[in-house]
Amino acid sequence: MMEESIYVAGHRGLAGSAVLRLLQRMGHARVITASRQQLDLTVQSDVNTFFEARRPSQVVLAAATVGGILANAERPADFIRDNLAIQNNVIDACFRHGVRKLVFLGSSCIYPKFAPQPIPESALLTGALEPTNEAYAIAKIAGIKTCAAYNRQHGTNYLSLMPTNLYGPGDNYDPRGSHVLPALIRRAHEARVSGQSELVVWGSGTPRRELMHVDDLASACVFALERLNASDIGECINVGTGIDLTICEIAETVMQAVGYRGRIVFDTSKPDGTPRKVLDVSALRRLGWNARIALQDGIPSAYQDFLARYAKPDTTARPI
Ligand code: GFB
Repeated sequence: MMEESIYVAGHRGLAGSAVLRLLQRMGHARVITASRQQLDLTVQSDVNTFFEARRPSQVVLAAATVGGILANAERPADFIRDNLAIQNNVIDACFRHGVRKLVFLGSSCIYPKFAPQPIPESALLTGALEPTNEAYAIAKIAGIKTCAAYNRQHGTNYLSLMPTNLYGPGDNYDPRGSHVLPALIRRAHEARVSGQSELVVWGSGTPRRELMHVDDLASACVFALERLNASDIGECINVGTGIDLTICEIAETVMQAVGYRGRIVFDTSKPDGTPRKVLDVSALRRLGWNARIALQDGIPSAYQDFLARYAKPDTTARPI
């Protein structure tokens, strides 16, 4: 890669930390980061001052307020306010300060609840959204449209990547706020070490989810920085594995990785969310990128991350 200065916004989150790890592994010497204490991305003047001082030539916008189905359902105002503010400020700062390429990260929940499966990029704005994450999805759709509008009006090179559900090192294991995979890893681990006979799984277990290791997303981001231009893609491009499983099957895979042999019980007071959202990943494949990390390999390594960060061997996980 040409030695660009790359600002990774959100480098402490799941996606941003994976991008940072990969750039560091590649020996990239000019990576720019700023902690939340150093830079509040919701404050426009601070974002402009930062860009003026650091002058990145490329930006990966991985900073966002994110969470699982319950966090989205309970805090829609936080999700729409924070994400609109962060992306507006960063995208406009990219334009004002001459950033050559921006990679904006969205989410597969931007597509209609009952989109055709696998979901092609053309399904955007063709139907009503899933209510549990509508606020977050509206913000991300606004981000796609903002990038597209700057490209159209100003000839910029801003790319919107839409990753499927992510997991991996640096995930959030908070029982109420997290996504399904880290939640089940933690709960299965705690059930095993405390000898519980049942594992609680939210909802009916029938929704299907496509899970991608975050190191694959990082590789797609670097691929986009190095090889893609906005003119190669439409307004957004899907990043996923193209493979999904039921929540029940995901729970069984987690139980196997954790070595827990109890019985699954379903808590149907919790929402199911979208029945299915597997991405059509053919467009990015045609451009030369593929996901590589199989779930059977990724889940055990995610469990090792959980153990290293939150649990002493053979004791219950510490409160997070
Ligand atoms: O991963 P998750 O929270 O988010 O939930 P979404 C996926 C499915 O797993 C739902 C079930 O059907 C949940 O009911 N599930 C089972 C659980 N047990 C659990 C558990 O213990 N915790 C959680 N969290 N789920 C999010 C969106 O949707 O996906 C965001 O809310 C974002 O906006 C993100 O797009 C990628 O896949 O339903």
